[in-house]
Amino acid sequence: MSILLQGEEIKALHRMIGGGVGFALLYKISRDGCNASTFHSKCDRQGPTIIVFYNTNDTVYGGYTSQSWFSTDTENCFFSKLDLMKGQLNDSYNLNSENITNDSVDIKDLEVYKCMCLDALRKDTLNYSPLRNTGVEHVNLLLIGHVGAGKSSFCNTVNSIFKGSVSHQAIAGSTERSLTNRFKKYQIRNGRYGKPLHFRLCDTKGIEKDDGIDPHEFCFILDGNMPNGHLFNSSTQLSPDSPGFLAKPSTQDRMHAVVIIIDSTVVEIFEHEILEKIRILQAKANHRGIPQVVLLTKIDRVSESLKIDVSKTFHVPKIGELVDKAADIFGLPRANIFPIKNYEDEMELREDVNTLALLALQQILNFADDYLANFLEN
Ligand SMILES: Nc1nc2c(ncn2[C@@H]2O[C@H](COP(=O)(O)OP(=O)(O)OP(=O)(O)O)[C@@H](O)[C@H]2O)c(=O)[nH]1
Ligand SMILES: [Mg+2]
Repeated sequence: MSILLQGEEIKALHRMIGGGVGFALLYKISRDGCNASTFHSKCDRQGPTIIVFYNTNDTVYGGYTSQSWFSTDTENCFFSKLDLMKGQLNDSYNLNSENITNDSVDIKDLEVYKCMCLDALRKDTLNYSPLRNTGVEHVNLLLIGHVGAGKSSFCNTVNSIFKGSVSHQAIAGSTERSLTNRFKKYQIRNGRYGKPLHFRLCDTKGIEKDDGIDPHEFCFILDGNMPNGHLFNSSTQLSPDSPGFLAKPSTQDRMHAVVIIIDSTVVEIFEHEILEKIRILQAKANHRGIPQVVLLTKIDRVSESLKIDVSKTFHVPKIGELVDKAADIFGLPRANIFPIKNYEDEMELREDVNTLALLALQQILNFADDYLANFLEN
């Protein structure tokens, strides 16, 4: 069965949901198989989605949800209510209104699409505030990764989106050794003089075979001991005696999510020594229950079709392969891997670039809130 959302259908959905929306196919029974675990591995935490049913009377119908899917209760989740092996919808979902289903609840196929609406993503990010009663006013998102991965560029990309013009606040560029040599917390403002948003992007030095962030120093970052602006220096590492060392960090000072930034063009040939170093840092974050995501940058260099427009990212099979590979090597679910493109040499903002970056950022903020929720409980 062909993919539904083309031409007229897309226009119809735009009319219903609002303009500026892109759709990316996340899950399709006839392509991915019919089981709840596959459904959740592909659809959980993806933000707003559309679900589309095809019935045996050649009728197409569906629904929209602004909430993310979650698989906390597989027994009672929506998918398990669909007895799809027999092609029947469970009556409890009351979808058998003749008007909608054309008198058939027998399903031939089902598709789930991620909705990518720039205005809504921008608004949600502006309105974001961390979970209440945690004493945290803004969450700290720690960016780590190999040299030249695009850590500083991601800070610039997010800054650009909210500043309203391309920003180069963080120094980015291609060098053999890490260009960033300080720990720097970037505050993002709504407009040049607007209020700061409720998250900080914490840029770090690139990981190299013989240099980068030492695991001991990394723990100081995670626990909030490292002062903003600290100069990374392999010969004199941060210690409790160092100037500015925060001896009694609060929940506000800690890191609330770790973002591993990887150049997507090197995922398939990722250097073993660097991977091992990142895995050691991941173990430190795991130990503290800090969530991790991977941002795959430079997708514009992966596929010819993404060079000038990245809005079709989720339709490019190569990107799917790289997401699988990254999930495998960093031991994370697919839902934690986000392909993006940073601003590089552009002079103007682009909707496609902003949308991908904000989709990723939204989910990272969700993960940070999950961490805070666990922190509260413990
Ligand atoms: N084409 C393209 N280039 C990118 C992208 N992201 C980053 N770059 C370029 O890659 C180079 C390295 O980017 P940086 O942001 O400096 O990388 P980094 O991870 O901060 O590197 P270090 O600070 O040196 O560890 C720069 O020339 C960027 O312009 C992207 O998505 N697409
Ligand atoms: Mg940098």
